[in-house]
Amino acid sequence: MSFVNPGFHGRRRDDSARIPPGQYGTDEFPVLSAGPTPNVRTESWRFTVTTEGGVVHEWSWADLMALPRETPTVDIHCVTKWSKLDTTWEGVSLDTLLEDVETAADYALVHSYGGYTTNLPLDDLLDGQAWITFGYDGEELAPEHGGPARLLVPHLYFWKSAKWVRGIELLLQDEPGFWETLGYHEYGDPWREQRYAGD
Ligand SMILES: Nc1nc2c(c(=O)[nH]1)N[C@H]1C(S)=C(S)[C@@H](COP(=O)(O)O)O[C@H]1N2
Ligand SMILES: [Mo]
Repeated sequence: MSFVNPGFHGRRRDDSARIPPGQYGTDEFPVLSAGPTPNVRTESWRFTVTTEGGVVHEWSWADLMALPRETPTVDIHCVTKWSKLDTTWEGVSLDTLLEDVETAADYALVHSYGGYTTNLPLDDLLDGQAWITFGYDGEELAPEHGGPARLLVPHLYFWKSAKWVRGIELLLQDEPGFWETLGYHEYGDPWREQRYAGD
């Protein structure tokens, strides 16, 4: 006779299988910013997508709020080795924002208020993989975590999830962002432990 609770053990096994190599799980939500938290007011907030041909698509905060929302629950992985499972967000899918954008670009350079940048292939922003988020854990996204709005790309290391997002530049050729210029991996897949250039 066994008193083992299969649900409990199944869940624990599951959780460790969800932590990528070299990472540890945490219930904390550390703040990692390369500079001070910019004061971004929703009244003046704009989000732009600029194509390789220089066409600018622009959304105000009201425009963003009028779009269909999603509430993804995802695991996030920081290159400083913490992973946080089942984080809950509210935001607008990049599929929605890029729907009417005509482009032949393969790359995206994401820009933030405050000057931070990060690059990734355009494909990694599509097909339900990325959101512009403004809610976290049922609340407004806090300024230190990127409020009023940040990019969320959970399948890549969390430095790709630009806080205080301001726009996306679509490019025919890849351009490194802030951390990528400083030696971090150009792609950053946590499951392949792509922390630094050459990994
Ligand atoms: N604008 C901006 N976005 C940023 C950063 C930053 O310094 N500035 N840091 C990145 C890094 S390295 C990580 S791990 C996450 C941290 O997000 P958090 O502070 O909400 O945990 O934001 C990423 N996005
Ligand atoms: Mo990070």
